[in-house]
Amino acid sequence: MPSVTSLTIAPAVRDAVASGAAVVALESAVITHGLPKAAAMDAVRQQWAACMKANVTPAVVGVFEGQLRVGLTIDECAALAGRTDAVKVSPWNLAAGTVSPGFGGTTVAATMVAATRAGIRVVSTGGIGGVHPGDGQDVSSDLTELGRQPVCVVCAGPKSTLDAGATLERLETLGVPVIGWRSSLLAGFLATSAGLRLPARAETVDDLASILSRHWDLGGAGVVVSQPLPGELAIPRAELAGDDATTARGPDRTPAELSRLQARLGDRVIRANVALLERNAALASLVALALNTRV
Ligand code: PSU
Ligand code: MN
Repeated sequence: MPSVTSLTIAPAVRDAVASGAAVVALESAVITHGLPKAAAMDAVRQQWAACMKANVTPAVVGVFEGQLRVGLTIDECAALAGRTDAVKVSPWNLAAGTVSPGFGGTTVAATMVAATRAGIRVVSTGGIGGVHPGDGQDVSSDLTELGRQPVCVVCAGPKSTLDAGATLERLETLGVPVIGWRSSLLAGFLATSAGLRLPARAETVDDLASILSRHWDLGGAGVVVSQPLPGELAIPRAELAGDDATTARGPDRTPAELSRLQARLGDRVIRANVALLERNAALASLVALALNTRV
């Protein structure tokens, strides 16, 4: 069991992994930088409940009291949500972020790094990072880590403010399978679809688990499972396509774009975002269970 001081695994998570029980890692940048505090905590509770309902151990990853932690409690998530000094932690500042300020929300990329070290194969999130529109130079490290960590990331596609086509191209370059959950089209985060055809789809979690096992058997790394938000919960793509351009750059850009979307389209954005987080945690739980029955 990894127990290096750079990573602290909660006993419940460590025991679950050691006994071969199913565990799903949840990211926390959405708590610190993606949603307003109340909505973030609704999202945490709903994702948590979705895992528990499936008999799966949720493992929220985050930087807390100077440690990279796998398995924060709900109260610790609330403390993180309340800290205005919490940093957005990606692989480039993961080591430094634990030193100062010692509190941070981990992006999908940093969550994948921690999951791999903790022996967890499934991560759940909302929308993954990707290629921002423009000169194509601002690319989320979520994509880099998908190319490196042998972890399945269940998401609702790339965030709607991104260049979905360029993001899919990059995933192809990196050799990252993108599997549509009961859909042939890439999910569009708050919208049902990003309008792009995927190389693979799966109808059952058993199908998903067998693709994952094969991919890892062949030496592959990350896999994206793309779950579309159903029409009744989604926001039409045309509405999302409004001008959410921001002058924020670097790590501030994604949080700024999300808050502009929330400001322009109101509570519907929050509701859709929380709903897709919950649905992704539920699907991720089924994937984790299905993976475990094959080993
Ligand atoms: N999806 C959401 N809200 C978020 C994010 C994703 O619904 O806040 C976060 C994730 O943590 C993702 C990060 O990893 O945004 C991507 O940021 P960047 O583009 O700077 O890599
Ligand atoms: Mn960036």
